Amino acid sequence: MHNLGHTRSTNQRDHLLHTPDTFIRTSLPGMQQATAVVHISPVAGAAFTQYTAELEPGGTLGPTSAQRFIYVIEGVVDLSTASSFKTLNVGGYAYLPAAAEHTLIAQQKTRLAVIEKNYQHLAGASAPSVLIGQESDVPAVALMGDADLEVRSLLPDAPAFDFAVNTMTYQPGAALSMVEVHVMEHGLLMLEGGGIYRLGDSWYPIKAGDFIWMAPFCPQWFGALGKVPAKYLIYKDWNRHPLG
Ligand code: UGY
Ligand code: MN
Repeated sequence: MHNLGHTRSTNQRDHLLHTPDTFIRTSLPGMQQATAVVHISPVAGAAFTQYTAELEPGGTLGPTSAQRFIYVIEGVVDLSTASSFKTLNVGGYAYLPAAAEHTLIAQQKTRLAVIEKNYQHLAGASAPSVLIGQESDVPAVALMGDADLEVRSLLPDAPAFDFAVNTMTYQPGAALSMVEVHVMEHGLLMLEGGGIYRLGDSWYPIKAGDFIWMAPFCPQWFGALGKVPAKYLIYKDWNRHPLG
């Protein structure tokens, strides 16, 4: 359905909204029985890459020399690293440091959120090692004391990590208490529910399946609407000086 050329997707200088009707599937080097929807990458101005990998049973990702973070949106995947073998279900996630040998094999049709970023060393801190977790094991923290807005930090807030990935869950009607303007950039995947996102000088209706990139200093605000909680997975660069 061509919808007469209409879409909610938009690409602005300081933000991008990528909605499923505009997704183009592509194969990245080394992928087998899998495709990628690349949502954002350095060619569009970001310092990281984020894609959704759609794997058939037996499907796998190719290698990367960057750090890789994966979060299971749907399905089941087996992750083998040099020192571990783990099966990850929905809400399972893994941090794989730069150049860490690993294989990921889908047991069934699986969708993964994948974030890749070149590691920025910090003097005095040794690079992080492999970390595997499950979102439901991560304690929820009320953002600025608002019990209707829960944040789960999937990675430790340790100086060795140069990025953070959190989930944020808003009860219907909950909203960020302020318009944020900050040096960090964001990659955001809407997992459940929806609402209104302010990005720059525009307000957008947003729902599950959408992706948003926010450039550094992009004014941002979200309010959840509807009868079910709104939940998103959000990346930000973290723990590094703006001068690099
Ligand atoms: O962590 C954050 O900056 C987060 N509160 N931003 C956002 O939800 N747009
Ligand atoms: Mn923010």
